[in-house]
Parts: sequence; C-alpha cells; structure tokens
Amino acid sequence: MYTNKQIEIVIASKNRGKIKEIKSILYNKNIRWLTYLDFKGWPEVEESCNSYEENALKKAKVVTYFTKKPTLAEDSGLEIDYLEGEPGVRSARYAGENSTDLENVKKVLNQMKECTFTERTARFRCVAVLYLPNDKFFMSQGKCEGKIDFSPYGESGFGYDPIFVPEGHSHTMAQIRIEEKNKISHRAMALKKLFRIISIDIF
Ligand code: ITT
Repeated sequence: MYTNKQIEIVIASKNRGKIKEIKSILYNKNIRWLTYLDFKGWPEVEESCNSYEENALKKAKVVTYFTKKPTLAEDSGLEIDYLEGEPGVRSARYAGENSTDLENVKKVLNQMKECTFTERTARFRCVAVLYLPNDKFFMSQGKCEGKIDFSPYGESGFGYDPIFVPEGHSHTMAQIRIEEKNKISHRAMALKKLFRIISIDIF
C-alpha cells in the first residue's frame, strides 16, 4: 500500500562507491537512506562465508539486529574465467587484508600477463538482501558480463571498474558515467529485481 510517509532503510556497507550507487539506483523520495555514518558502534561483520548469498545475508542480518531497522546489504565480486573464477567472493581482499582497489587491480593484471584477448572473459556478480526486523528477508541476484582490459582506464566508479569492459561496450566501467553503469551493472540488476519483489510489502 502506498503512503506518503518516508521509510528508513539502512545500507549495510562501508564501501562508499557501493553506497553511492545503491542510493542512485534506488532513488525514491519515499525512502530515507541511513548508513554507518548515522550510527555509533556500527558492528564489524567478518565476511567469512564462501558464497555471496551467505555473506550478504550475514551483513544484512547483523546490521538489522543492531539498528532494528530494515536493512539492505549486498555482496559482490568479479569472476575471471582465466583465473578459474577468482577473485570471486574474495574480490575486496584479493591482494591481502585491507588491500586497496589499486593493489587488487594490479594483482589481477599481473596474474593475467599471459592471457590473450579472447580468454579475458569475466563477470561481476551481486547478491542483494533486504532484511526486516521481523526476520523476514528477500534476496535477488544480478550479473554483468564483460572482459578484462590489458591496463586500467578511467577514474569513475570503484574497485575493478578501471579494468572491466562490459559486453557490447568499448570502454571500461570507470570510463562511463554512473547513470550508464547503473543501466547495466550487476548491482543495478540485483537491486531493481529486489525492489520489484518487495515494493508491495514495504510501501
Ligand atoms: P561492504 O562489505 O562493506 O559492502 P566491500 O567492498 O567489502 O564492502 P564486498 O565484500 O561485497 O564489499 O566486496 C566487493 C568487492 O568486489 C569490491 O570491494 C570490489 O573490489 C569488487 N566490486 C564489486 N562490485 C564492483 C563494481 O561495481 N565495480 C568494481 N568493483 C566491484
């Protein structure tokens, strides 16, 4: 049911690139987004699971229990065929705990020195979860196919965007505007699906 009241949803992420994209993909005047900046004592969630589903669910549940509010979390990663699916769920920490985006990108390029153009296929995956304080939750997935470039290009986005060329494009994700990325990204696919499923329940 539609009401004029704004609902508050917490984004369970400390990744500023992700937070910016989530707010932009799900822009809706009926939603007031809250983040870790709005709370004291935000819990650290160890992403120890081996699947995007388990990690996303864990982040969403821990933060819902902490904030007592509906919470949106997502777990995402880059899967490179030449690297047998790596970095996958370890994408954020591929070059080590607390590694920077640049260090992760360098490690990927280093591992792919011998890889030919045709073998450079990859995809971003995202699993998104909305968890409610009554323990009901909704989950959805999205992916975006593409190729790994030979060098980094572009300044926008975050993570592996400078080396990921989406299928049908000639530029990396970091060379296109956020509005363009949000039409094709794994995150946009997962979040739009999720909000189609839940809009009836929460509005
Ligand atoms: P939170 O857990 O706090 O949300 P995180 O960065 O640790 O932040 P993940 O564990 O889901 O999030 O790791 C996702 C990583 O995958 C992210 O750090 C990037 O390295 C990569 N990644 C995911 N989506 C991406 C995108 O749209 N563009 C570039 N890299 C992306």
